[in-house]
Amino acid sequence: MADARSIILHEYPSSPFSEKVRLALKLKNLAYARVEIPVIMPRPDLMPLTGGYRRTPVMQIGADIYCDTAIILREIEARYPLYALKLPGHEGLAQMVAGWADGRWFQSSVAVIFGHMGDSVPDAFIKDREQLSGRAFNIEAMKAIAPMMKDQWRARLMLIEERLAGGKGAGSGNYLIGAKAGLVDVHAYMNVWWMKNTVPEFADACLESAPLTAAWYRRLGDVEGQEPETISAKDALAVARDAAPRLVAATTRNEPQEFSPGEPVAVAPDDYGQVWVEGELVHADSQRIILHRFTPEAETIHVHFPRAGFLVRRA
Ligand SMILES: N[C@@H](CCC(=O)N[C@@H](CS)C(=O)NCC(=O)O)C(=O)O
Repeated sequence: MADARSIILHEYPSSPFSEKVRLALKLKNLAYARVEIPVIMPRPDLMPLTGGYRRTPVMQIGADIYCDTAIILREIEARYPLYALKLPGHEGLAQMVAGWADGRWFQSSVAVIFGHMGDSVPDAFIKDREQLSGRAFNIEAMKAIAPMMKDQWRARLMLIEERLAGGKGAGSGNYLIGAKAGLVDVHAYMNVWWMKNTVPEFADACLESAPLTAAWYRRLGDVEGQEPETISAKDALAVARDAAPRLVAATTRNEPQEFSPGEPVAVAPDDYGQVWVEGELVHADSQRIILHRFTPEAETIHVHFPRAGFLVRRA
């Protein structure tokens, strides 16, 4: 049974961003628990933990809540440095690659995948994603643009092929940087995994002319790791309620907006799902901000966000 030390991943199986974390946990062969959250809102037992942040996945360890894969992967690496994913050559670069994979490449996956699903996409899902993005989730437009987006998608995939074929040091070529899988691979894997699992005929047609990428994808897919234990959202909430957040130094340093510990602030993603999460600032540095929150359901918790891609304002 999961306890205050367990990694608890709030996710759903078809979520590509969750797959990044699942792959990282497998590579590290870490045990973890999972809560299967609904694909659409509401998520009543998760919101007391995140303070309203509504994107997937969310990681919980006791009363510490990690929103966004950037901070989730950073925390997993910090707590469990072996097997190392932040390998020489991956530092910094991994997040640059994430910007590429999560941005334009992800958007081309969305158009191809939902254009392919077409009329089978449920109305409730469309409504939910319209609320998430603040824009129309226009299946007809995606259907129309999907052929052109396939070109875009393949162009991006072929960059992986180019990397795998290029600049070889001793033992390299199996992974994007060198002979071991690391964070750069985890980020680059996501769109290939999503396409393979939704429009396999298109993914396979692309991979036919990308044999190194096909082998790289298989190698990562073959990593076994541990089967997670599934727990209920209520159990996860109880874990948070019964735990205390990890001790952290209440510090800020050289904050461009001159935030100080103890200030009430609000944090939101800068792209979509812009829900402002309010709390008292505990700690901030260039890559992480931690808010202290109290709710009756979860009691005292710390919510962690990355800085890049998240806006912070005084509340
Ligand atoms: N920058 C976020 C992006 C997460 C994201 O957009 N996830 C998708 C699912 S894979 C999402 O939140 N969809 C809406 C939802 O699940 O409510 C991260 O890296 O975690």
